[in-house]
Amino acid sequence: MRKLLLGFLMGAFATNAFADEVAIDMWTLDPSTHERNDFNPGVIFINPGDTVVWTAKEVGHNVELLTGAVPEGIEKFRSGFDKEIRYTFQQDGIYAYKCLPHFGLGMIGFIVVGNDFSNLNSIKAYRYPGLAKARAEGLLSQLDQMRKETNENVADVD
Ligand SMILES: [Cu+2]
Repeated sequence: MRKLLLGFLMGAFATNAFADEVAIDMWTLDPSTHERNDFNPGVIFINPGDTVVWTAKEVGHNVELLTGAVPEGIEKFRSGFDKEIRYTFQQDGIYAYKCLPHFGLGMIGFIVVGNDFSNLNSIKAYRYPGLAKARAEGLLSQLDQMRKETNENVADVD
């Protein structure tokens, strides 16, 4: 019996078996959400093997995986600034990442790979600084909601 994911969550959940590219924009002032220092979308669900492509819509932003808030064994990753950033996610789990200069201003995001929530407790226990605390709480409640919708949309097929 195979499990087939029928959910299509906010355009962000990859439903096919092939490696995909998923886009995230980096903004100083996001015109769609009116958030400052924003990754958009802030939460995505992807499959192992998918590549996330972050595009700097405005200058001064980068991507760095958050040590202590990624699956065990993941090596440090810190990108340069103001360019297209690419990272391929191979290992299942939840990854938190930040923009280095704007972390305390709330510039964080979360990526769930392979629908694996096994490190959710360490993600929730992380001490997010400054404005990142409230931003993280908002994004993690989005993540919980998407998780529920995903589980509701899992159906058995032959
Ligand atoms: Cu930034």
